[in-house]
Amino acid sequence: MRLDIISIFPEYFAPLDVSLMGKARERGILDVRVHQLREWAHDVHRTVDDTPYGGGPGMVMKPEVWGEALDTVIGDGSPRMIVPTPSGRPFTQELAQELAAEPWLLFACGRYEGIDSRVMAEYGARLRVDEVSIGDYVLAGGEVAVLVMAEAIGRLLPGVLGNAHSAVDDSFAPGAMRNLLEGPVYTKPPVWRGHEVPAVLLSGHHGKVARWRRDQALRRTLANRPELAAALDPETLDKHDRRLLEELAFRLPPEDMAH
Ligand code: 6GU
Repeated sequence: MRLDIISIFPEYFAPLDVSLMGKARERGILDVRVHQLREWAHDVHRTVDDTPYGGGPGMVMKPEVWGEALDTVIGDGSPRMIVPTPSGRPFTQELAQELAAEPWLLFACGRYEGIDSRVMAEYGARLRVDEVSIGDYVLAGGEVAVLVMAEAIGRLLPGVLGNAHSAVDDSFAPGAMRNLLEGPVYTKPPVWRGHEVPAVLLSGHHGKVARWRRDQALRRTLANRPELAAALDPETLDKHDRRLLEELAFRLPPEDMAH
């Protein structure tokens, strides 16, 4: 996968040289190219922003600079373009999977109040352009959001994770544990500062371990993400699940009358 990033702070992307993303680049799975937007500014101050039409606080990134930068980086190609912004569609595991299947992604990082909207209109007529938010909070710019998205996408690329199956039972991956958070994990020693590892995990009884893990996943989902619990499909719950949820006084949505 080729990944281009345009930003006025290319230094933000140093973490892409290390760990999992660094390995993916060494292995040739990922080709990351970071570009300084100011290279395409022509005035002595290399200005990239201006005051907003209609008034209001902050500054808006100028369309001409972005247009020249994007034309150069895109050339005759057609990357999928992502514009990080708190006003975008949510970045989810599903979107990460969709983007991991693309051969070429281009991230256009805005600072200040954002990029002049005509830039998205112009390139949206030629490329698939998505404005994307990583959550309901406001960052100072899109750079950190791009790091988040790049890592979520990068770990899904074939050959990036050591164990080929490491990504399959993630909390938000499709499958049996879909929409359940993962439960707690333990390693040696069996007692640490008086805290014991739950005995079932030492029992060697695979069926009991699986049941215990599922109970923990349900408890954690109810406690931390009640809206995910409310969206659980009753059809995916067995009688143990139902009994646990009842114990925890959790009201399941009514069964579909068609079944
Ligand atoms: Cl993608 N950008 C900024 N600036 N803030 C955000 C965000 C993105 N996602 C959540 N907050």
